[in-house]
Amino acid sequence: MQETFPKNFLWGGATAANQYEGAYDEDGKGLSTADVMTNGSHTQARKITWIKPETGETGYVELSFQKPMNFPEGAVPAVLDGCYYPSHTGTDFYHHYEEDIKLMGEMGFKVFRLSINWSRIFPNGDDAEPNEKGLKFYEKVFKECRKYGIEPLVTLSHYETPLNLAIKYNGWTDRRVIDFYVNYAKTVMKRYKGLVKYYLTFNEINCIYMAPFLAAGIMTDDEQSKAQGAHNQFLASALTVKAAREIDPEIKVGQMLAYQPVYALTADPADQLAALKQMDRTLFYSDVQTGGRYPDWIWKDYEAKGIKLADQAGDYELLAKYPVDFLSFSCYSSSTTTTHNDGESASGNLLGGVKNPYLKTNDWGWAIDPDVLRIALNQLWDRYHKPLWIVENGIGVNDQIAADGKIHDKERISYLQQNIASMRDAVNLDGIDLMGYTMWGCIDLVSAGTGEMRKRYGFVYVDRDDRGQGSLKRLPKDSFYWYKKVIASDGADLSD
Ligand code: BGP
Repeated sequence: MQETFPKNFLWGGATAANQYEGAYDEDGKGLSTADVMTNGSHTQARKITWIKPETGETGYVELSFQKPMNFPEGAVPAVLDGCYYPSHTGTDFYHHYEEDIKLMGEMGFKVFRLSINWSRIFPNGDDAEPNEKGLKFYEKVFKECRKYGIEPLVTLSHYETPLNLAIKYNGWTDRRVIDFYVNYAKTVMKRYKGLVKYYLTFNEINCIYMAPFLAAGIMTDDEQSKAQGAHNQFLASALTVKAAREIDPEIKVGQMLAYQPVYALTADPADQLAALKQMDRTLFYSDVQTGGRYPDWIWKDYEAKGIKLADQAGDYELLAKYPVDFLSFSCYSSSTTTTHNDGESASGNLLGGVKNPYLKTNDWGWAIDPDVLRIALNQLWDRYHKPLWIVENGIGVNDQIAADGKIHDKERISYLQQNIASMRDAVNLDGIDLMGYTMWGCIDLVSAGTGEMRKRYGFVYVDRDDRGQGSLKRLPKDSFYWYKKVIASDGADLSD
């Protein structure tokens, strides 16, 4: 058996505008929800700053994936003097895109995942006309990709909603936001016809449940708002699939799910059930967006919580008629759960859980699981039988420049060796239809969870620190040359 990947396998890297692009107020861009988030650290939460326009009082709420985040009465998220907001500069892709895409070309990328910043195209989200300068920027980027034979994979909404939509409409809780989004999606798909073939509608759509402001510009963190916000995003996704078919049948639209397989800590059936129910909570979002229907358990859950969806005639038919073409997901790690009180708690991407005694962690507490991709791919394939795409995987490391002026990122290479071998087995031994792999943060960028620069993922180092200092100069790490070899051998050669 040939142990490599199919010839058309899409190798590449992934980024997001709010973490990478910078130029937050250039060329007509409006503010997004990401632009009012300060930096934090592994132990200190990021802050979303606000002002009360009536009194001038200022303050903040802490970004949290575990506890509800609510803004005080009359508070409006805002940029405040004296605060540092990492999205404002990111790692300045806006002014380095030619250099960065050239580096991607050198590594042999077949695909580059990036997001379009909605507020660069529609600065307030509800504008009548798009911002031409914003449209032009991405056109230049996509043409640059094509120069190197790189296929763009575009996320339409990656953790940034135009701030005006959050303030005026309470984000995705309002059905009118569906029309604004679909208008934005149509504008983009028409403009980039022939340049962009792959779109993702919402980054990590299930994150709306853990962090509704981050994922959906929702300022009221309660069960009703989150359920309604998700329903509206599902409808927007279905309408985007419908529009894509009309605009260009070549376009493929995918879902993007944050996926972390959940393991039970013990063989106690109660632990097994807890793991199953936790997975159901995540898979609810793909049951609807990929599978086309609400699962039965969610109606019981909504009833028990007193949630009433403001649904309309035809909603469920639309969801059934226009599911996505493929299911993409992020997967960094697994998590572990137990009903017993003796598990040591763990930190992680979105789900905390307890520490898995079999696995080591990185400096931010994320478990390093050599089998996670094969397990995730099998679970998702068995449930949906739709093409899959790993659009985020990687490891955050505080890389240092060595005495020889280079970056010897052994830890990253070793993590990727295990993970790529694991997905290779899923393709070769389990027969899973996997479209591609885009390593997260291929050029160093700001961390979404902590807002730090020191939590680096890239094959290319960017000179910038947590206080916003640095030349922004690019420097390929050892993993840059390693990944180039992996791509050239179609995943057959993973050696150092
Ligand atoms: C995912 C997000 C990304 C990215 C990644 C790594 O949840 O889609 O935007 O940042 O996680 O997380 P972090 O940056 O917190 O290390």
